[in-house]
Amino acid sequence: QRTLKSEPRRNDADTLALEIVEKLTYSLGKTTDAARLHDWEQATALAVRDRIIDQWLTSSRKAREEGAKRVCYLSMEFLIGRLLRDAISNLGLTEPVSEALARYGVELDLVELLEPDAALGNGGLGRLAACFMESMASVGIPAFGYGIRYVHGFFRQEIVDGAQVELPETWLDHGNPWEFERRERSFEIGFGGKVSTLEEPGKATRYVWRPAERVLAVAYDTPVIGWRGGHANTLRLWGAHPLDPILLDTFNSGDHVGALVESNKAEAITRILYPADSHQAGQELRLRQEFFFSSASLQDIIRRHLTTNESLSNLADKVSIQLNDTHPAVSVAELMRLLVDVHQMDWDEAWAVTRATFSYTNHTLLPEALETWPVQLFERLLPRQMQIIYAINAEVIRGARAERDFSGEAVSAISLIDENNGRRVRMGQIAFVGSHSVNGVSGLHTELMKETVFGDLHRLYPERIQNKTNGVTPRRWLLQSNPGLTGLISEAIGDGFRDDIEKLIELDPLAQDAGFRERFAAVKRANKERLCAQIEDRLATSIDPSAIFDIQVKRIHEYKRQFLNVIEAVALYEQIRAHPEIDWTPRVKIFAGKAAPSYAQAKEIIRLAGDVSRVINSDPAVRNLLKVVFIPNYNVSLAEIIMPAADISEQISTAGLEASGTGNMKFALNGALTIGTLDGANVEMLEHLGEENIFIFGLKAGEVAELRRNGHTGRGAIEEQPLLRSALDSIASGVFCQDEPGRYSGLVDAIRDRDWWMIAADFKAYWDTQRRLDALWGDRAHWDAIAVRNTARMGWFSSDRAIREYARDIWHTPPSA
Ligand code: 26Q
Repeated sequence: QRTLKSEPRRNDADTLALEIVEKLTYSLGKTTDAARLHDWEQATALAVRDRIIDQWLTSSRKAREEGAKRVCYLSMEFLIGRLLRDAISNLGLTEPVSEALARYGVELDLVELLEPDAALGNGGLGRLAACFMESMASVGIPAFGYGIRYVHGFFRQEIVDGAQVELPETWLDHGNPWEFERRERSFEIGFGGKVSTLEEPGKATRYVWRPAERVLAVAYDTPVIGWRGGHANTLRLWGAHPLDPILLDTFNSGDHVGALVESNKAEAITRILYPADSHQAGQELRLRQEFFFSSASLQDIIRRHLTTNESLSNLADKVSIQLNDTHPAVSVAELMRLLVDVHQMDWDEAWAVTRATFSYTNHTLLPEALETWPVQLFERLLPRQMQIIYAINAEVIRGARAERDFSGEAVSAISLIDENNGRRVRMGQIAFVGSHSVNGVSGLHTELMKETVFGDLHRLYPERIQNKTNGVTPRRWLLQSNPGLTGLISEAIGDGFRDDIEKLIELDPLAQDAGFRERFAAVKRANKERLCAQIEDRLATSIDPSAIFDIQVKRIHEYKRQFLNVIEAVALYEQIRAHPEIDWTPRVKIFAGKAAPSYAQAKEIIRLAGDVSRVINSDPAVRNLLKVVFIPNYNVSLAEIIMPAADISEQISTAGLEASGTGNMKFALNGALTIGTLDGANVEMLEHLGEENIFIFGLKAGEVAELRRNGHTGRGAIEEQPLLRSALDSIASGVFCQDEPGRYSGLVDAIRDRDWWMIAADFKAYWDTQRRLDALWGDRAHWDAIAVRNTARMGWFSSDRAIREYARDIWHTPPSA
């Protein structure tokens, strides 16, 4: 097999200019004179794409020929964002492409902005999957990402009269140059129907599932190119299509609309991403989505395996399937069905193969986010898989009783069926027992998994849980999003860090070099000015780039405590007004993030941030010493502008509740100082940065649990702290919402009467730490030295390191690049 271009392509500006114009002419039918910026964007993407394809075909052929073990990363979400800049940068084409376009008066930066932001995910979990895909390609691990090709990704957020409004997102409207539809790569997916048995003398009973409905899963492939173009993998997303586009009999009988009903129902499966990241949707369509992409991916994996292997007995030697949370956990039952019912493997062998193949990553311990499904619904939609789950359960429970003396409560704790809440299937338990490895995403989170949600399963299988602390790709989150800092680092320590990000440590001594610190600060200043321009553009608010930029961007959730941050803003506002004689440090508090559409409290917090911002920003008594802004529609592209522009990164979740966090890593890598709790990966950031270089405050996870057990409320703390009391009184009495004074009384009552998220309990420590940061800002040499050390010491938090650990400890695949 040969690719068309057997000679390496030339990567100079002349060649690229020629190729881009060729695409403009022959793929888009435009002359250079008539081309709009959009046409240049398409043409550039197509020209760059050809180079990716060269490497993609080579990588795929190599993996096939070598029979290499492959990683299959199953995830409901891939929050990939824009791909053009990533591709150009990883191929080393930034210079020549810019120059090629400049010859036609076109700016690459503007071209890049036209690409839609692919938001096929909610937040951290989906972005982690995207960083992992990029790292697997960069480290040279043959891998497939498997997921869903949502027609509508995560909603677009607008703020109308202060409130979040959700608008449909339409990333595919103008086509997608990165994807290849593979009509020939399609599989039938069944739902509902009946299971019948076939008895043959002398043989085990065979089970045959006859689904009542069938839809077609069609593959759409996107190449993922690694650093320096050394290796490319495939992101394979499934789209749902009807088996029969129209029901001809129905159509011919005159029911033209009825003829399309089936087809619409099929396509509905991959139409929309569920926009909730912290509680269960509980809807049938969601379960259909989960099974649809799980079954399609497994059928594809089995098909590929059987093209080069005689049986499925050695499946686990050739593939590792990583379950990104429980969303694909039904795969455990579906693989058993495919092995036993379809490929006639005996049950015990199938179970051994299944466990050896799967591994599972947990991303949350929040009880309301643990996935369970009513047995009735499961049985109706997936009758054979339900039987298999019962059979697995019986075996697990038998083993627990026999080998570990489990009884009574311990047995119901590990059961795959929750009998206490109207019989529900527990997806976490299924993923756990069906895997040889179960991992948490930070050291603290992994320990809490062992103690809480998976305590009993951990006693039963004490070797199974391990930690894999998250990471972020330094290509997107430093090299591409912060070219100013990247250039400065190159001047200082050379280019080695581009290939091995842990070389950033060579910057560490430069924290003591005044000249370097000043240049570092100048880069930060320029990045802040770029963000100012965005804010001016989007919000018509002007902010001062010499103030501290104190930023909290992430999904809006009570446990992430944006409310605590807003209360601190209000308290600071009141202090500035009360004490005009004090030399306050100018600060801009920046928020962005989306609330799940059905999450009322989260939406109230957005509203409050907006109300507070309006009052503070227009109060002349504040003299611009404090500004509050909420930037709408936070997404990956906005994050790429925000991360490099922060002075302070807010990572203030109630301890024990944020599994890891990854925004914390992006900020610190770009030289922001973290104010945070001992939660998730903040704990390990403290270890790597040293305690002088991170600003930790507040209760620890154990203390939170203890206070909760003892029926803590916020009353005591509020009484003791006049600043907090006054801020809460103002918020509750309508100072920020005079049109509807009672708007926030519920939010404030919840702190007084319960304080479940420890906002009152942590307020004083938070306030004091913020004032320490204010004081430090006055000592710029010291501040900048800490900022430099943050960049220097964050290399470990690369997703390359994380992926190498997964490869070594879970997948047993050697990196090849
Ligand atoms: C489940 C059932 C039904 C509908 C939706 C869901 C659902 C969807 C998305 C549940 C959870 C999510 C997303 C969770 C998530 O993003 N968790 C974050 O994962 C990051 C990567 O490990 C961590 O850094 C964050 O701490 C964690 O909150």
